[in-house]
Amino acid sequence: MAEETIFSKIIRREIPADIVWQDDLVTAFRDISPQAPTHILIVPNILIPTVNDTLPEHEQALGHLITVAAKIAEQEGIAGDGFRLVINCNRHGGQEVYHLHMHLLGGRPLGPLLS
Ligand code: IU
Repeated sequence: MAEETIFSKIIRREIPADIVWQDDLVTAFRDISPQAPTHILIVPNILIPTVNDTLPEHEQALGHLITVAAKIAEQEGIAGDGFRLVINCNRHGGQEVYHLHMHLLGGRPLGPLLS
């Protein structure tokens, strides 16, 4: 059994976060250290530590991350200019919180992807 992170507490609303979307499958909240004018994390409600731990039974929730990202981008007014979706995996991917999450970044030109 994977160890819970702070994201499970945010999902259960046990600690405060600026939640912009929540449904049966996913929760989205503003990143506490935003790297762009819009920086939102979209997370599956169930704990999947990394992309390496994904299973066929997670596909509904994982696909939903993208459709919810599109709805939030529209809601935030950044859909037309565009945005970036990022999922980091493990150390080389720069993952810090081991509860799979998708970053939605936008509101400014983001420049080259890699650094
Ligand atoms: P990463 O993909 O695991 O590197 O991203 C983790 C993100 O979670 C990072 O951008 C943090 O600023 C963000 N975050 C947060 O929004 N709220 C928290 O309580 C914690 C991290 I801990």
